[in-house]
Amino acid sequence: MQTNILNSDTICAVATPNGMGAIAIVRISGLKAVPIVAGVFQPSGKLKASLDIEKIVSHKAYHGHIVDNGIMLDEVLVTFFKAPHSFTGEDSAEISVHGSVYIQQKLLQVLIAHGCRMAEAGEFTRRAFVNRKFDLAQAEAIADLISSESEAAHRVAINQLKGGFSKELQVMRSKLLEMTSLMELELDFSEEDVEFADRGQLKALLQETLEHVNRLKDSFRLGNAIKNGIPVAIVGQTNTGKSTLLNALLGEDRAIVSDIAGTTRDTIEETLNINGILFRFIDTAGLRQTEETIEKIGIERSYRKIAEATIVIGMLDVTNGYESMVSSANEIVSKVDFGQQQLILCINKVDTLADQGEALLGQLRQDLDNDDIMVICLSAKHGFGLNDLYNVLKHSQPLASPEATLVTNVRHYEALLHASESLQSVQQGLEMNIPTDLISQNLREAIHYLGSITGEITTDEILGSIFSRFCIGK
Ligand SMILES: Nc1nc2c(ncn2[C@@H]2O[C@H](COP(=O)(O)OP(=O)(O)OP(=O)(O)O)[C@@H](O)[C@H]2O)c(=O)[nH]1
Ligand SMILES: [Mg+2]
Repeated sequence: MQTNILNSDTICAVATPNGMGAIAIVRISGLKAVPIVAGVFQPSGKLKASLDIEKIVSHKAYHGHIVDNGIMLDEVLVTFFKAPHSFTGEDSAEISVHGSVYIQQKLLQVLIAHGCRMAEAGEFTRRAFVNRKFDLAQAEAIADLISSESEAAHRVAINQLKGGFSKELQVMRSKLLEMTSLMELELDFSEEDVEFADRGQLKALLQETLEHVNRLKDSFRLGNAIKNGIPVAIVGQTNTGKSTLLNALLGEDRAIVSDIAGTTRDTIEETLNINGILFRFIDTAGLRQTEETIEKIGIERSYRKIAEATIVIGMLDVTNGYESMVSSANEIVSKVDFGQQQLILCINKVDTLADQGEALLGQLRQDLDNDDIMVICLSAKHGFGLNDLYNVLKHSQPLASPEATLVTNVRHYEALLHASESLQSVQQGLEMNIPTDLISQNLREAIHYLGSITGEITTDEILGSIFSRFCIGK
């Protein structure tokens, strides 16, 4: 196992959110966690004696007081976790104190005076990883779990934490490793021209692994949408009511609304949780011909946002007349990839009509003649039709089955992308009968990329960049 200099220190940090609360928890982990905490803790009881370190029971909460230099700081509960049965795998303790900021800070000072040092961001989780409590993908799932904002994101993080994804990667990796070692054996016997690795079997294994890697890689679009919110781009010509719709959905005045065409220059993004699914609404600059430099940049961004979105809401302004609505609908339709994206067209400002747009709705549906397009009538300004839109959104997302592995992390996605490319090179190499040593090199590359996800192959730099994104105390 990797020995880490950091691990010889005993670290401490507040594990609960910053600021005042009813209680706060201070975490301590490392070789001296038990004696340090026992040294400042006076258990309740008749004798008021200090704890006998040898007799401390793991996973049991002790009631008592933190006393420093004879002065009582707080009444607390202390739980000890003896190695290896702790989160970090080291001897650890958690002290629950009253949540005053003063008490939290003072307790840290006392612990530091007794030999602890402040933990760095993510250091508890990093130690757990180093002590093989879980792999890197699971450590990252903890960060996702902490930051999950919706039921779906929570479920995906829990699945990853349980280790299903890691297991899939390990199985693929060990099959490839076995194959590589057989191929490399051939190199040792190159004079004799033997084939230890059956080429037919190798091709079949490659195909199977490549499909699996690609399936995981492709799940990123949905996985990322669930984690960061399903991207919904609100697009259309200027003044059609896009910003009004964003504000109506959020229930607040987030974007500037005006009757001046070209009000929104840059994209504005806000998330909203609808029925346990997180959506990320993106208000964009109105589409029109313009020579104005900044507006042009904004419009280019609008097109980019359409391409990145999972759902596109196309706003049509009924006050511009039917012909104009049809041509702008067609422009939006031409930008949507119906294999990957969903389009909802909104006939907006129907409050200006006598019949709330029912007749136009039928006509537009007929003229567009595309069952993949949803069309609804809306008055973003007065809230009419918003419920229809919510309903369409709620049912729009094909949620993955709870067991399906979804890739939600860009680092994992990139590793899978590289692994997929390396495996394709192996496939081509086999077809073209290129020398075994070159093929095995590509295989090794693929194995490396798969291993980098779970942290079987890793560098201090990678670990540093992953764990520094955690908060202190995690
Ligand atoms: N009558 C009516 N007016 C609306 C409705 N929605 C928006 N408007 C008005 O239309 C004008 C333009 O609204 P915005 O929301 O700024 O339009 P936009 O599409 O964001 O415009 P740009 O940012 O310039 O592209 C404002 O005067 C709104 O009050 C609606 O449902 N009914
Ligand atoms: Mg706007």
